[in-house]
Amino acid sequence: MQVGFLIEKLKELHIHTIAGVPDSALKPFCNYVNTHLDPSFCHFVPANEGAAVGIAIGSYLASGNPACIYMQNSGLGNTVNPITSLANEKVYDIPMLLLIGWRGQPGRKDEPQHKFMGEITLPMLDVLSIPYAVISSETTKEELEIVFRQARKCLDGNKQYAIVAAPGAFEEEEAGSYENTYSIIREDAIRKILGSLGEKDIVVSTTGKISREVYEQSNRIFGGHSECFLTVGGMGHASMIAFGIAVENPHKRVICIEGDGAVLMHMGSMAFLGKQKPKNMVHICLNNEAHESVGGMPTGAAPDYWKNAKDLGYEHSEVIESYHELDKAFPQILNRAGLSFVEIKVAMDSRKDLGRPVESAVENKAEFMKHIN
Ligand SMILES: Cc1ncc(C[n+]2csc(CCOP(=O)(O)OP(=O)(O)O)c2C)c(N)n1
Repeated sequence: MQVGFLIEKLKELHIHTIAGVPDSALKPFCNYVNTHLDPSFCHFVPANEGAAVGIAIGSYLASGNPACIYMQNSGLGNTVNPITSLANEKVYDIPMLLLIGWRGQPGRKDEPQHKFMGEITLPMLDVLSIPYAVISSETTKEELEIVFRQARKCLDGNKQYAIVAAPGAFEEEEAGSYENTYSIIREDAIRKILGSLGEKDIVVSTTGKISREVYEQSNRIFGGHSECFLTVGGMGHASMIAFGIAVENPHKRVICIEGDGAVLMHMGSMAFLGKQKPKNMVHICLNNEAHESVGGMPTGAAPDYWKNAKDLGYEHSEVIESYHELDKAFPQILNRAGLSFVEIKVAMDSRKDLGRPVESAVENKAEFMKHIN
């Protein structure tokens, strides 16, 4: 389907608010709404998919019109609470259109973190009482017309409706230019951090390309990656995983490496850490102001993460913007006591030939647990 066609259909459905978290299966849609969306629409990239449901509810309450929320199917998990406890017909009965990128579709090869969610995406919609249609590159225009007729019927009846898009369902759209003004390449920062690790140090890295870069750089530097836990799914939860490890291992240092999109997704964790003050934890945010791993859509907020960390109670906090500062700061940062936060401003860049873990997730878990124990 051409994204322009979908946008016309959204207008017919009286939708003028679009909110979501980007996904690689929805890349053409994300590129379109970010670069040439008709100004009659409002578009937001909130912190997480549950927040997008919040926007849809508020927008409907104020305008009487449904909103469209978009997400990767892993984000469906984040929407379950506001959908079940607010939007469902047994509560406020609020219509909205969900556009869901289907990773891990059965029969299609995908990464381990998408497998189970891929299998339960449609059953989950059934459980949520949300009617849906699956679209793919094979879906014809006539079939799409039927899909939007069904959508209209549901939305008019105050029901939610989901369009589940298999990768390739949308025709390619011009990517526009996703860039920022920062010079440090994210993978260089990761190389510097890993190169500064002590023997007993533990790394917990976030969802997306950061974990893939951590994996590759660790293999290059140490000939293995047993010190790293790759948070391949559960975006936004790496810092709490790191915290759980840090509490159990007070004599080891735990370095959590996240992207700004992941930090934002569950930013309350920073407030929690600021109060708990694990002495052996360093929290690093590689900030490119975007969701680079899934195409480059800018995040919907641009705080000074390092200043927030300070306000929230982290004992040390700083920002790094140049290679000179990066070289000066590491490995010293890793050698001080007390909860630290480091924001590193990074460019919108990654290698085209970046690999993925070759071992299974369970194998990597076993290696990691052997390393820390
Ligand atoms: C709950 C959830 N929503 C969306 C995704 C899709 N996703 C994977 S990586 C990523 C972007 C991560 O952005 P950021 O943390 O800023 O790191 P960057 O890729 O920019 O380095 C997104 C949105 C996901 N895996 N899980």
